[in-house]
Amino acid sequence: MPTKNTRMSTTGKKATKKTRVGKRSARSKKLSKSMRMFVAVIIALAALYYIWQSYGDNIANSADSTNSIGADFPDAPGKTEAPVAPTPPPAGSASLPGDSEAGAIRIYSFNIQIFGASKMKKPKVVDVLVDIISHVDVVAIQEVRSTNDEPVQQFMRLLPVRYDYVLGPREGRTASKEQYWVIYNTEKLSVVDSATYDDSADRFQRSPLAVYFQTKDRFDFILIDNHIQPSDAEKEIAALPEVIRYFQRMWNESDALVMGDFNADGSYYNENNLASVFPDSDYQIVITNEYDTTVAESDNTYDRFIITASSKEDFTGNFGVVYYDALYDFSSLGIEPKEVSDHFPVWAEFYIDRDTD
Ligand SMILES: [Ca+2]
Ligand SMILES: [Ca+2]
Ligand SMILES: [Ca+2]
Repeated sequence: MPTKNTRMSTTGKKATKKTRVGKRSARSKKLSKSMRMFVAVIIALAALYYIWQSYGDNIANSADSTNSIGADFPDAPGKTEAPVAPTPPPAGSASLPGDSEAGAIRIYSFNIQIFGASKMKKPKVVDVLVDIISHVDVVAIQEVRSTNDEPVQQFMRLLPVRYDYVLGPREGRTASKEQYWVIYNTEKLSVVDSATYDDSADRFQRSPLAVYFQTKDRFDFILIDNHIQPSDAEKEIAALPEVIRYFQRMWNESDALVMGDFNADGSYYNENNLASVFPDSDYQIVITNEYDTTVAESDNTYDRFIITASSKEDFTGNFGVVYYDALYDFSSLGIEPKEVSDHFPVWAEFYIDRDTD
């Protein structure tokens, strides 16, 4: 956290002033009276100017504070706990998780719940989303629901220019379609290729989207974004290892990071089965069963981040859940955390210089 203690202590000497006392003539008295009048007028003008200036500053400050809702992101490993206390929005930019470790990137997954024109019409919700995403190196988003790309393009225009994105096709068996949306920092990574899983057997409600990334250093990897259908979680999750192998073959790359809203908990899925689909010998489940990824009171690990064995050398061991309900002062924003989403983002961090495959 940036220290705000910029106030300097003023110690030391008081300037000593000596007044010369002497005789004054009538003329000099008269002069000094008009001098005093002149000084008084100057002081009054200066006071007026000062009041006017500080009024202007206040206006400017209040305008600033509505724009900068910058949360103080955790720059230490996130782990289970939310940051200790809700912090009031600082004036400048928050500490960037992506910059906390030199030579590393942080990758997030976020179900932003029905993203489209209606969400874009809630400016405070958009402010929070823009602030969260302005801190990431990569974010795999689920649940873009819009018949056109305008909300996505509108949102991208609000992000710093360093961000670009990959938007998947509209997926879904019914009229309700969803798109996967992967936003990334072009100063840290580039897209080699991207593709949707060829789901000719119709295993998935929304066929996973993969993006093959190259960082500025050695680390290259496949990101696989998915939103598992709750009612079909058992079957869809069981099919994910085949999806991983499909993309590994496609790009001859073994590092695969699989993330998204797996709906892998609660009434949809027995979370204890996940370890048999993704055994320790071949995978590491980064977001394990004890993490709560839902904004609601319920305690469920719907959102997951799983990596292949070859990516373990690249994983820094830092990961977490972004409990944004504690990062922003929602009452002063006049919105509720659940208006942002019903999910919290999950993330994991990777070295960019250790990759051997
Ligand atoms: Ca690699
Ligand atoms: Ca919860
Ligand atoms: Ca690797």
